[in-house]
Amino acid sequence: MADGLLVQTDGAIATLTLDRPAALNALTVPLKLALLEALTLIAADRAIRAVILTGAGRAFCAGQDLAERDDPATAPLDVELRARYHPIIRALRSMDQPVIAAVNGVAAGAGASLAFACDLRLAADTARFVLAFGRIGLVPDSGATWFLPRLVGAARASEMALLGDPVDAQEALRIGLVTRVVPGEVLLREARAMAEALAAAAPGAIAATKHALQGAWSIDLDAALEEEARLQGIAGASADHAEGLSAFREKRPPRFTGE
Ligand code: LHQ
Repeated sequence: MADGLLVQTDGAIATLTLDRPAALNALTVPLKLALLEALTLIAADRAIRAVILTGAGRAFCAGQDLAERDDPATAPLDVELRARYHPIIRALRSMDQPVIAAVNGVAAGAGASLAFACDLRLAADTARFVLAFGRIGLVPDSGATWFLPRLVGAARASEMALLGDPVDAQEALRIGLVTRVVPGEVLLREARAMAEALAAAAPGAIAATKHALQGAWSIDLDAALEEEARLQGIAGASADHAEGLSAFREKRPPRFTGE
């Protein structure tokens, strides 16, 4: 695709593939615009219940396309971040569907941030995460300073961000940055199986769970208990909850409709 994004929909699962393999799927303006548009369309599409984000070739994403920055007409970094990176990060977080990062290779700079913003991360055994910002005299961005301490704790986050040493797949698994590591050739199959499990669950409950997990970072226990009760009140009144109970009693798989 000219913009470097491949969008595939199969049943209730959308797969977004960053597709500029010769540049390790580095992010250009057209690719960022296409990614935001795809996420926005998916967010509004109730037929899509889970999303996979991955990269073509040997990389997940090498972050900002540095060749593009050579053009003196490009926007200053802060402007570029606010205009094109932040909307993507916010879209990943705010969409009701869970997003799985299938990290097939190196994830560097803002490419790592993209993976951090997803709800779940699976990695190929060849994957590695590089907080490459420091090497080019920049600071972590696109949410990296916010996501990383929450995912791996302050100490690991500081080491990754300050030293910039690559974290390989096994280390990423050990520190909780990814939840599964599989051989590269089965990564997409594994991601797809996870997406299918998510797509088979009650969409309203999945969306509420995604947002409750995110929201819990910034509220105290009493507020979290209250939010859970509020969400459970809504879920408990849903047709999908009734269907789940019927399916349990009848010993059959539930057929959730999102109602
Ligand atoms: C690339 C890139 C790339 C273009 C590899 N761009 N071509 C946000 C707001 C606005 C602006 C500023 O930044 C940000 C946030 C950021 O993302 S800053 C961080 C930007 N990313 C980086 O600094 C990573 C740069 N790349 C690397 O350090 C290495 O390429 C990694 C560690 C990712 C992979 O290393 P290798 O596996 O050894 O591959 P390679 O370096 O040989 O790269 C292969 C090709 O991909 C090569 O092109 P060539 O024509 O020589 O085959 C690279 O030039 C190209 N490439 N990253 N970001």
